[in-house]
Amino acid sequence: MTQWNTLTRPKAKVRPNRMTTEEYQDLETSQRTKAAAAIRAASKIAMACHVNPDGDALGSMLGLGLAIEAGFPDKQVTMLAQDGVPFIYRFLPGSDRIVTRSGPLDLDLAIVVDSGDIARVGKSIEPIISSAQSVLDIDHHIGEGSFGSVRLLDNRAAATAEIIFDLLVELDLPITQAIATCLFTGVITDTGSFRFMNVTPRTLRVAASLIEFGASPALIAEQVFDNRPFEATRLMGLALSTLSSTPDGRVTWATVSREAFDQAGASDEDTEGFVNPVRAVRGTEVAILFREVAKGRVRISLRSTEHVDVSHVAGKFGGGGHRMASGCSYEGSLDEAVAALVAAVNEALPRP
Ligand SMILES: [Mn+2]
Repeated sequence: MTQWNTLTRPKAKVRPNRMTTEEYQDLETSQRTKAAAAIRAASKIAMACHVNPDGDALGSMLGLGLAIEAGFPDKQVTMLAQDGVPFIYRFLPGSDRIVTRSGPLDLDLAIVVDSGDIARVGKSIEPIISSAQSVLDIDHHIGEGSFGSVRLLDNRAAATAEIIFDLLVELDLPITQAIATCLFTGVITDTGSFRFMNVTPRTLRVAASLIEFGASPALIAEQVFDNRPFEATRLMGLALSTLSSTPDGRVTWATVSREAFDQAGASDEDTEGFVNPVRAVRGTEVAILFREVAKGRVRISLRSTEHVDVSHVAGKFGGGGHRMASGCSYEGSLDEAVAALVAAVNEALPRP
C-alpha cells in the first residue's frame, strides 16, 4: 500500500520545500545566467562530484566538462572524483579523463555537481575545490549543505544532468552525442529508469532532446543495468539471504559482510544497485544496505519512499545525500551499524 499512498498524497506534502512556479522560474533563470557568466569568465576550471559516484554525478560532470572543453578550447578543465569511476560507468565518453587526485591547481572556478554538501567531494578533493576563487554548486537538492559563491540549485529537477542540459543551452554550447550520452545516463540512473516520484514532464522532454542529440537509451541501459560481473550477482544472492525487517515491515535491510565479499570473490564496487530489491519489498518505507568495506568500517546506503528524509538520518552519522537517497559510514562492527542505523531510521519514521 505504500506506493499507492505515495501516489495519492497531495503534492504540497510530497515536496514541502517547493517554490511556486513563478518564484522558481525567476530564481532559476537568474541563477543560470550567473552560472553561465562564471563559466565564461574562468580560464582554469576544476570540476568535482561526490564520493562513491553514481551515474548522475559522473554523467553531469562529464557532460558539462566535455561541453566546456569543446566550446571554449582555451579553458583548462580538470575533472575530479576521489573514488574514481566504477566499471559500469567507464563507457561514458571522457571517463578516462577523470582523475582521483591532484596537486594545487590555481583555479579561477571550481564546479561541484550533485554533491549536497561540499564535504561529500571527499577529504582529498575538498581543499582543491575550496582554494578556487569562486565555487559553483550545481545540484538538484536544496539543503542546509548548499555552498558556493554561485549556486545553480533546482529541487524540481530529477537529476543534476537535467539542470546541466539547460545550462548548456544557456551557454549556447553544442550537445554532441558524447555529451548527450553522459547526461542521459545521469537522468536514467537518478530516475530509476523514469520510474521514481521525481520524474516530471520536463525530465522526459530533456530525455527526448538528449535522444535527438544522439543518446541511445538501449545501449546506455545495457551498459549500466545489464553489465553485472558474475561475482557481483553471486554476492547479491548472499546479501539478499540476510534480508531483515522491523516487525512492522517499514524498515528493511540487507548486509554484505567481509566473509560474503571473500566467498563471492567480489568487491565493494560490485554492490551497486543491491539496495533496489531491498527497497522493492512490499511495505518498505526505508531500505538500508550495509557493506562491511573493512573490518570495523561499514558503508551504508539509505533509500526512502517519501515518509522519511534519509539525508537527515545519514547526516547524523556524518554522511549526506538527498531526501530519498543518502549514504554514510559507520566505524564499528556490522551488527553495531545495523543496530544504530535501524534505531535512527525508526525514530525518524512518523508514527501512524
Ligand atoms: Mn543526482
